[in-house]
Formats: sequence, structure tokens, C-alpha cells
Amino acid sequence: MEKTIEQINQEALNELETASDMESIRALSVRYLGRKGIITRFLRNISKLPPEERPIAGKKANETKKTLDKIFKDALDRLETATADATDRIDVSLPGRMVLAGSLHPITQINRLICDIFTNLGFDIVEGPEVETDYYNFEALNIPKNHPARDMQDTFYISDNIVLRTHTSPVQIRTMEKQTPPVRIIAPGKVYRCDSDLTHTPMFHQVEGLLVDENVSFGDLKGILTTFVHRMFDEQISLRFRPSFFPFTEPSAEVDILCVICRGKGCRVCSQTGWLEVLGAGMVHPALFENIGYDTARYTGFAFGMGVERIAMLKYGIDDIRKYFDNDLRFLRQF
Ligand code: 2NM
Repeated sequence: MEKTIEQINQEALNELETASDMESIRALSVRYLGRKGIITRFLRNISKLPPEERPIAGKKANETKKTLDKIFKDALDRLETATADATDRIDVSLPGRMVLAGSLHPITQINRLICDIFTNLGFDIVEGPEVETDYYNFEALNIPKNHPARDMQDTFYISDNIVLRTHTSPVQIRTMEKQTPPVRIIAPGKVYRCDSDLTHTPMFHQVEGLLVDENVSFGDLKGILTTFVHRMFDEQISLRFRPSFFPFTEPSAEVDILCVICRGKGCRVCSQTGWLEVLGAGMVHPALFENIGYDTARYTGFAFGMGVERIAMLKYGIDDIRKYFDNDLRFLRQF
């Protein structure tokens, strides 16, 4: 015996109960209402019924088809909004996403600190080319043709006459050529030397300073450098000026500070001397002024130079300069 339309309707509703996803509801809709669906077939078979039953059976079947269609569509709609709700809702219990903040490289930080100290003392910052001529890197600085610093072992040569600057002094020469005294400048920047070990890298950073005016004395130099060292390291730290030699200054000195590690007792960092070298300095050699055309009877000046990596190593107690160039975040994040 054929199923009644009521039975078919009930079966469809029962099946809908167990359909949990949109895919199975759509399949159900096709199975009952599709072109070859159960209800569609039922409607076609109505013509086989006795004529007096046809109108009522047809009416009931069409009504069932309409209500089932609506029930399926509603069920699909409900599922759709439920899924959309779940995706769009903000889960306030989720942990936040960390914003990763970068930071300045320790060498950049120390370089800026050095520049800040000298600009506060009235010095201007000047920059110049890293590829230099033999004249500006050596000749104008009174470094003679046979000087070991000119050796291929120490200097990167681009060609016979062109080098990577081995110090930032060429910047000071270029500035003096353009400017009459008073000159009060510092020259920060990258410099290059054929050298690589625990305390040397082929590229490092320097800050050099120059002050030229009438009546500039070694006492002025001592005052400026003492103030610098006190602001950079410690207001109490002792300094000593030790005689030295540079081709571009006369007299020349190296500046030591009492070892920041052992406070003078002697340790591995200061090689048991109790002192650490932080700067080179001196009174500008008159030969430089003659090269530039400054009146040596009227003007005197002092100059100094320091390695930024070395200052940073002493300030932070780092024993291997290469740590600054490894880009190991475990190292860099400490600054
Ligand atoms: C040093 C030590 C002593 C220096 C000299 C000059 C210049 F170009 F003006 F003459 N600039 N820097 C100088 C003097 C640098 O570094 C250890």
C-alpha cells in the first residue's frame, strides 16, 4: 500500500531532526522536493487515484510541498546565521597579540650619546664620504708616504689613489678647507681597516672632534675631554693623559680612565694595568694648518678621536667586539 502524504511529511520531519549540517538539509530537500523527489512523484501519481479523491489529495500534497520547502529553507537560514555569528563574534577571552617593538642598536645608542654630549658643549656634527682620496685620508693629515698605516695590510685600497677612509679625519680637513676659524665640530661615521680579532672589525665607528680658534690650549682639550668622560661614564671617574704620538697632532696624548671593572686594582679587562684607554688626542700639528691655509701664528687647535665600539664595550662590559655585529637578538635585546 502506498504511503499517505501525512506519512511522507512525518518522515521528512523526522529526517530533518537528525540533519545537523547544511549539506544534509540540502540533500533532504532534493530527496523530497526535487524533480525526482518523493513528493513530486506523489503528485504525479495522483492521476492514478479515483477521480473523486484527486482534488483533495492534490491540495494536501501541494500544501505539504510548500510547508516542507519553507521548513527546509528556515532550517538552512538558522544554520547559516549560527555559523556567521560564530565567525564574526569577538572572543574577548583570547590573549592579546603582542606588538613587537624594535630598538636602536647599542652602537647607534652610544654614537648618539657621544654626539649629544658634544653638541651640548657647542660642537656641530659634520659628515663626509667613506670613500676617500689618498690626499684627504693621509697626505693632508701629515701621514708620510712610508707610514705603516698606509700599508695594504692596514688600509683597504680601491685603487692607487682611492681608499676606504681609515678614520673620519678627512671630514675635518674638508671642513677646514671650507670654513675659517672658529671651527668646533665632531665627525661621526663608519671607518675601515684591514683588521679582525676580539677587539677589531674591518668596519667600525669613530667620532673625532676638532676645535680651532685663537688661544686654544692643551688645557682646553683636557677640560673638554674630562667633561666628556665624566658625562659618558661616571662623574667621579679618574682620568690620565699619557704622552703618545700621532702624525697629525703635536703634542699627542692617549686618555685613560680608571678601569670601570676593577677600579684600578688590576684585572683581565685592563690587562692588570688598572687603566683603560678611551681616546686619542692632541694639539693639531701646524703642518695641517699649512696644508689648509690657516695662519699658524694666529690659530691653534685641538683634536681627538675615539672608537664607538670600544666606548660601548667599556660601558657595557662586553669583551668581544664581534658581538655587536652578530645580530643575535638575545644579545641585542639587553640594550
Ligand atoms: C685621534 C687622535 C688625535 C684627529 C685629528 C684630526 C684632524 F683632522 F682634525 F686633524 N681629527 N682627529 C685625531 C687626533 C684623532 O684619534 C685617535
